[in-house]
Amino acid sequence: MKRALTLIFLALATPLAAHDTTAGSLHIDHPWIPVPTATAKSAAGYMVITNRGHEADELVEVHSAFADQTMLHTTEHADGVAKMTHIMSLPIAPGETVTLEPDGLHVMFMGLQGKTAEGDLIPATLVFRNAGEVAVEFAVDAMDDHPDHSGH
Ligand SMILES: [Cu+2]
Repeated sequence: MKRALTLIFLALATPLAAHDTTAGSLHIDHPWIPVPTATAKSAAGYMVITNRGHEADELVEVHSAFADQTMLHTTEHADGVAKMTHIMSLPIAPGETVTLEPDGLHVMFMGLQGKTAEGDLIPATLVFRNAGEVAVEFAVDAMDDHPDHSGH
């Protein structure tokens, strides 16, 4: 009996469990949010979206009780300054993989509600033009658990 309990504990203790969702021809891999600081009013969300189908789709909206408002942002660099630009939708061409990652494309959560901690799962709904509404969970991960691409 004690052995069984130990195994259950180990399963629950895996902090960076991969999680993914398939909706029609779209595959959404590991939505995540870096742990926000205690006073943060906004947070960025990341994931990898692959279109395995033959028709273009686009991410048009994200809903979550986690924030008052969400937007899709790109990050552009000019004169050494990172600037975030609001985009109305994020196209995903057939066969294409779009990566939302630190210093790049992201979902901006603005007006955070409540507290979050590492290991939390934040429910959200992604709205695609063709695939429709897709329920996902953003894992709250330590930034250190993810490879840093900012040097590229
Ligand atoms: Cu942003």
